[in-house]
Amino acid sequence: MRKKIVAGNWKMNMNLQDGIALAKELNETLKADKPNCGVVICTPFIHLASIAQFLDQDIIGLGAENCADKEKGAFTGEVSAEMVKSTGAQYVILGHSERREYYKETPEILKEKVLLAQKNDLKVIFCIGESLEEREAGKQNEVVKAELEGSVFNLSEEDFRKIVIAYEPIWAIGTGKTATAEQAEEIHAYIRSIIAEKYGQAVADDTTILYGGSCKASNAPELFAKPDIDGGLIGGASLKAADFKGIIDAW
Ligand code: 3PY
Repeated sequence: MRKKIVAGNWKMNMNLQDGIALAKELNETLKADKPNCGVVICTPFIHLASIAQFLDQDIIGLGAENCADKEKGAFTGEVSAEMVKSTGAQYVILGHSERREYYKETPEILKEKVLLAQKNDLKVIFCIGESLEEREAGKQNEVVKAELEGSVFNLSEEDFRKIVIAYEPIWAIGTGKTATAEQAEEIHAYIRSIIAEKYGQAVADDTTILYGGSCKASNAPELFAKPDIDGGLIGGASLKAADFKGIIDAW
């Protein structure tokens, strides 16, 4: 049975003190009331080492939101996969549409990042999703297929099995618009079918596919009730413990 996961993506929010306070609150809350799913928080780099000191990672996994596409060296301002791993983090988000759009991360760059993350034993949450224009042109399937083919379908079956996919329609990110549960299910089922074509049905059945894009406690139950939606990658609603817990409780 594939893993159900609710993962938070804090993005560029929370100074160090506020981030530590939020992680502590979540840690205490989920230790007292154990979740029915995997929970992960992905934070800015600066929080990782401090949070790793106290987070009960049997209950809450810790991850970064990005890592470099180079191993080490003269790349001012970059943080390598090895550095992320050395903080005690276990996960990394790669391919978020904000990184693709604002920082021009191409499929080739992302392919390198995935390889380096896996080389350093980080579990990759790999984001894919179409823009509003692409959806309106009916190209969403083509787009997500190309994103998978460009960066992760080169992996061996063993390595692909370690990847968590997050489908995030760009038009639903930070806009308050959510794909309907039916729209989300339709494309999740499609994603699973192309994974099955590439790696076989057993791998597809075991792959966790998260939905992201304005997912909150009010719409999570309907989304998570769909057979091919295995949880969420949560933006704004992961910044308050009560809101995040509301989504976790949807499982
Ligand atoms: C959102 O929910 O807005 C996200 O982008 C999650 O990654």
